[in-house]
Formats: sequence, C-alpha cells, structure tokens
Amino acid sequence: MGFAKDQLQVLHRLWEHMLSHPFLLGTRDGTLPRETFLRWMQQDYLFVEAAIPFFGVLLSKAPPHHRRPLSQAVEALHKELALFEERAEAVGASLEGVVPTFTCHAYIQFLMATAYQRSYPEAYTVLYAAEKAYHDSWKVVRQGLDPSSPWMPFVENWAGEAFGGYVAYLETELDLLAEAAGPKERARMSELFRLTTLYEIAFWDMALSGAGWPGATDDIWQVRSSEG
Ligand code: MP5
Repeated sequence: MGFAKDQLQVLHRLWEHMLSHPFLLGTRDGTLPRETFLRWMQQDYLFVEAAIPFFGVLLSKAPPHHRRPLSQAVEALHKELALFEERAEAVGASLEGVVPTFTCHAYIQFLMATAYQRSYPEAYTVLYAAEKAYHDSWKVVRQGLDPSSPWMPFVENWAGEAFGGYVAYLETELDLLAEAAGPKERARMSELFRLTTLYEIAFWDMALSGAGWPGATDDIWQVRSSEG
C-alpha cells in the first residue's frame, strides 16, 4: 500500500469523524442555517487566497516535473476565488472586509510555516491531505444535496471528476516522495498528515460554531484598522 492510503488507514477514525461533521451533514440535508454556510464561505475565501502564496513557496522547492501541475493548481485557485465571488453575489452576501477567525488564521500560518520551514515532501503531504479532505468532504455533501441548492457549484468544484483526478495525481506523487524519503522524514510527513486532518475538522467546527477568537467577543475581534 502507498503512503497516502496507509495514512488514511491509520487516521481512519479521525477521517470518518471529519466526514460525519454536522456542518457537512447539515449542508447535505439542507438543514444548515444560511448564515452558517456564509460564514464558511467568507472564511474559506480567505483560506483559498492564502493558498496561492503557499503554492508559490512549494513551487520554489518543487522538482521540475512538478512545476507545471502546481502552476495549473494556482490557476485553478484563481478560478475558485471567482466562484466564491460569483456565489456570494448570487446570494447577496459579501466577502469584503472579512477578518480571519482564530482557526482560519492558525491553519493559514500552519500552511505557510510548513511550506517555508519543511522539506518539499513534508509540505506536499499537507497539500495532499487538505485537497483529499475537501474532495471527500464535498462528496459527502453531494450525496443528497438538493440539485437546485445555491451551494451546488461548490460540490461540483471539489467533488467533481476534474478535482478527483487532481487528487489522484497528488496521491501518486506523494507516494513516490514518501518512497524516496527516509524513515525520519516519513514520520514527519505522517505527523503533518494528522495535523492537517485536525485543522480540517477544526475548520468545519469553526464554521458551524461561529467561534471567532478565544477570549474576545465578536464586536472586538472583527474590528480592524481601515489600513489593514
Ligand atoms: C481546501 C479549502 C481545499 N478550500 N479549504 C480548506 C479549509 N481546506 C482545503 O483547497 P483548494 O485549494 O481550495 O482546493
């Protein structure tokens, strides 16, 4: 078995916990309040924006044969941002002036820290785990979401065939990177896989609960300077 499948097996309880998150089931069943979904949209828009520099740092460390696929993924992220903007407009919501919650901020810092400080195979593990998490999560939503739901384009984006093909490609490449890595590096990759899964769960949880910043009320943490 390759590294990726092996990790998914080791983490299966955590992974299943993620896939049965009330945010996903509520979106699928149409019972999730609209404000809750909008909160996810606003925070994930910030996450996708931040994923672009994450890919930029990955690119600087990537072997030449990974450069084109990573560049294409950056292009896909720009399309994704446009999808968020289009959906926000369609439902009369705004993505402007949103401040990251603690969880969103922490996850973005984690992405950037791994990209800058860790080896390419380690950072690639985070990339794979995050993309695989979204593919699997949105496949859960697809099983039962009303086809006329305004959230359907998100399902099509991450649960669709094109994204599935991209995740399968990442898996093959991750397995090769892990094969070439020594046991210590593989152990670090494994730990990053676990941490990324935990961040994914935390992100759904933040969207569902509306948790902002520990110790600060919404009226305080959401205010930022107009120059920010
Ligand atoms: C992804 C995402 C998928 N948009 N948000 C989170 C919290 N995790 C994973 O990444 P991408 O780059 O949008 O495909």
